[in-house]
Amino acid sequence: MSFRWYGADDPIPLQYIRQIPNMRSVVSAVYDVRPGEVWPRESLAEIKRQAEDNGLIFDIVESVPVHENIKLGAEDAEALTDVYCENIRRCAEYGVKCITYNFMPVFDWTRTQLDKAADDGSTSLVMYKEQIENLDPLTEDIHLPGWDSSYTRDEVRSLIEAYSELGEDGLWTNLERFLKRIIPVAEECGVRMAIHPDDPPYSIFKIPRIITNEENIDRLLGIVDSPANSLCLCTGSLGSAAFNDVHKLVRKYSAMDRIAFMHIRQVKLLEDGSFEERGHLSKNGSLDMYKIVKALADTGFDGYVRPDHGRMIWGESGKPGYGLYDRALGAAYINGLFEACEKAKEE
Ligand code: DNO
Repeated sequence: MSFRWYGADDPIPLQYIRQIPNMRSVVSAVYDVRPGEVWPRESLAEIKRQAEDNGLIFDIVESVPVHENIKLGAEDAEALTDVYCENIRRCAEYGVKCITYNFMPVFDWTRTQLDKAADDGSTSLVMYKEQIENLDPLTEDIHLPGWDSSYTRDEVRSLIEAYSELGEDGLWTNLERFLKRIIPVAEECGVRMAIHPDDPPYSIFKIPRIITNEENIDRLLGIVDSPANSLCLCTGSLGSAAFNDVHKLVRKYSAMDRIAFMHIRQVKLLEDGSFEERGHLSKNGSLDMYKIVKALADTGFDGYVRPDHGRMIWGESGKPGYGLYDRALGAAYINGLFEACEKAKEE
């Protein structure tokens, strides 16, 4: 069980995280270095020290961002991939066993509203179709935690154009080239690379997205057939499209030992394809959490798990999706499901 922590800027102290039942690992990253640059060893050492001072282990990184020029296959893609490999080696030096990343062009996870109020007064993130159709990423500030916010508006404009030209086929070619370089390095240093699915799992702003469904995930895992080339299976991301049957995907890829990291969260799919993030409980959304955890338990999953996005409850304010209280409730619920599923196996 693990918990995402944004380092010194995170209003949630590690001491509180430690108090969540069954908490083991800190999920963090070096946030003050731009993509494409080498992470200073001192920064990694500092995260490790702080985690250990609080009785936790720093063995999961989320994320080492992939520079846009790698995804675009630009002239310096090879040199940037060398830097990426060096970052994998450095993380491993400090005890990291799992590195999360994504291959989403320009925008990471995307929502149209960050504080939609529910009847009980809690708020959560939502993605409403009619809003995204009218959303212009060049004029509105839609920045979310974990995003690279260093691009200027002009850069975003030309990136969008470049990706529209590249298309899905071009993006696959560049992902393939990248994986063939990084996976042998990860294997050598005992790290599992965990690619995060695209969130939502379809094209937005006319930019291609490819880590979206079973067929594409099969293709991705086939590029390098190694446990080092694995998934960060995010239930909420894959679950925000009706074509993904999430608990079946969990069962399949866990049985293949190709899930390094589970992001567990709930979404409620609406009829027009919009979705709302909800509390973790099965009955609150479209995903059956019991079936998801049972699929993991049945297949002997021993990778990492974290409660993903929570609602804002109990007057908390903070990074959208990343407050303490509801994620802690999520962890407690997931712990309960695991205990029940594991014990049922023994009976
Ligand atoms: C959102 C997160 C993502 C994730 C990256 C992984 O809440 O799940 O930002 O960290 O896509 O690279």
